[in-house]
Amino acid sequence: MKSIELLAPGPMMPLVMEKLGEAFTLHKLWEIADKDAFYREKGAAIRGLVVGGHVRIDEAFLKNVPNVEIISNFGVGYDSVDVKVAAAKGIIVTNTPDVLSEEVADTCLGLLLMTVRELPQSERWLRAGKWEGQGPYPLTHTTLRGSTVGIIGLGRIGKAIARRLEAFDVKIEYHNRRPVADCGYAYRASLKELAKSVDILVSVAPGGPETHHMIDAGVFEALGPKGIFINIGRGSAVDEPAMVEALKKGTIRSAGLDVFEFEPKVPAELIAMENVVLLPHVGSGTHHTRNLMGQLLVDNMTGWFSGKGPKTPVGETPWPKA
Ligand code: 8YV
Repeated sequence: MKSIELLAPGPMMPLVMEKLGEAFTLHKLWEIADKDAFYREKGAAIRGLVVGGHVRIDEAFLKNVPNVEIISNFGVGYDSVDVKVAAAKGIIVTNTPDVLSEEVADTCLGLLLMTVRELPQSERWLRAGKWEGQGPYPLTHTTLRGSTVGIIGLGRIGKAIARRLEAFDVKIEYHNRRPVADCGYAYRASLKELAKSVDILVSVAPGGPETHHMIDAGVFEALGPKGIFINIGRGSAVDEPAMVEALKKGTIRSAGLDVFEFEPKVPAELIAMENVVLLPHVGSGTHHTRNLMGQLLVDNMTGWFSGKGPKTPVGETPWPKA
């Protein structure tokens, strides 16, 4: 397969670079100074893209590489790829589902507990010498006891989160575009209905045009002044300025966020707030899980070019062929 040429627009983890570099001819776009000259000379020879969310893969990008057959995405979320344009061109898009669900769910529960019980704030209290100087950290007003958690997006990761929450003996409700079959949790037909009904709202919503800013001022209003918002999905699903306002004005009580709209940029106003817990998008960030994701990306690429077909094509992709 060495004669097959691939292009990585941005750096990927070593496992991916090494394995794809051994099997294929892999070009590293970020190391190429004259990109126009590269496209002129090599653009038409590129048959696969290896992407990880750094660069938007859209009509304009694909013009440079007109013979691409497959876009292999690192991550379950593939919102940086314009899947509609790819599908119209007959290009396969793959992602890395399942292998990260349990890890992301673990992180979500950690973030939720940190936020509800103010654990980072109480740790800061200790480190600042306040325990000895001023006394115990104040009791928290919020608790999981007797509370209801609403999940936006009861997919693979949402279900893994719900399974963990069951052990915490809380009530679970959810919102999806459609009710999930054979599911015992209460379904709320709209986001506002869900927000109104729960104490803690957890978003696992993916990015992309369909979810853009769907968690807006009205949803925060519905969640209310005792409400807690957790986001482990995509930042773009949230109207970030509206969320900042809601936190500032006490429209909601607090938030725990692993994702942001313009990563790695996090609004300075959020960083200055005491009633938020902020993580730098670490949901799947362990060697164990990232290696599984990397291997799945490699398997998708080699599967396609060896004629076996892609292992995990996304829903919008033209596969299997009709
Ligand atoms: C990764 C993710 O952090 O899978 C996703 O969609 O957001 C995370 O698992 C990300 O893909 C790393 O680039």
